[in-house]
Amino acid sequence: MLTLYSFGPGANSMKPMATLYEKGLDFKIRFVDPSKFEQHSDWFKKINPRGQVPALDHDGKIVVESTVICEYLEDAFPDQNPLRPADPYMRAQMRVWTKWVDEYFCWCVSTIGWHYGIRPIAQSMTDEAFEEHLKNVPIPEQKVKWRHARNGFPQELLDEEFRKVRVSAQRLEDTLSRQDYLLESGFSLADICNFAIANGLDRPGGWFNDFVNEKDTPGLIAWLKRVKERPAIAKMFAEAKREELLKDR
Ligand SMILES: N[C@@H](CCC(=O)N[C@@H](CS)C(=O)NCC(=O)O)C(=O)O
Repeated sequence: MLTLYSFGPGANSMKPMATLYEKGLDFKIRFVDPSKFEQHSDWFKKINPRGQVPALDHDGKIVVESTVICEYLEDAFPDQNPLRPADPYMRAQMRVWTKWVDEYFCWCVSTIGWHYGIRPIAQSMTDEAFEEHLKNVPIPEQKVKWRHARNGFPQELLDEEFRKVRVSAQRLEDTLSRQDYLLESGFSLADICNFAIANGLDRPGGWFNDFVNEKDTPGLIAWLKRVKERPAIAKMFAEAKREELLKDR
């Protein structure tokens, strides 16, 4: 039995969800409601003491860390639509991409998301409620992020993070202007893990339109569309809607 604890098909939560859909595995999604800070609740911290999604429960064994979960699913179900190339050299290239997302790309996009998306939530609380809430956040760096979201991220930091997203978009474009997927061998976890973070960078009128657009990054834009149109990914977006996930609880 596989249960995925998740915020839904976005960012790190999307990586294992897309992997489960692409592999065609039978699984359940347990929606963790960020609007209620369920990721910091005692029941969820028993599953992941770091108070973050995603987390996978496989027959009572808990696996955390989005990319690790994807690799775990490959190891546990190797014959079901493999998403890692068989060739060791190609597989190493795949891991260069997934490591880069986790160490670089994910962080700069996340800061901008917190600045625009979490700020209104952090600012809507009274001082007391905010301090009370922070006591439940287990990761020290996340507490700092919450304080930044409430008080405003320093402009220098935002400028630097925008610069890094621009570098990231260009890095993706360099490869995707030449080939359909990040590895020459075809679709893999490299695409899933990068797509989870890159999806939405091209949103019209969005934060990144200055440098993610048809003129500057046509390969990246075509790849986002190509991945979204894959049957398994289209099915994920159609099924894993917040309202539906809430109904299932
Ligand atoms: N390194 C972790 C990061 C997980 C992570 O950042 N999760 C976010 C959602 S994308 C989260 O739970 N944020 C809520 C919080 O930290 O309070 C992974 O890849 O799984």
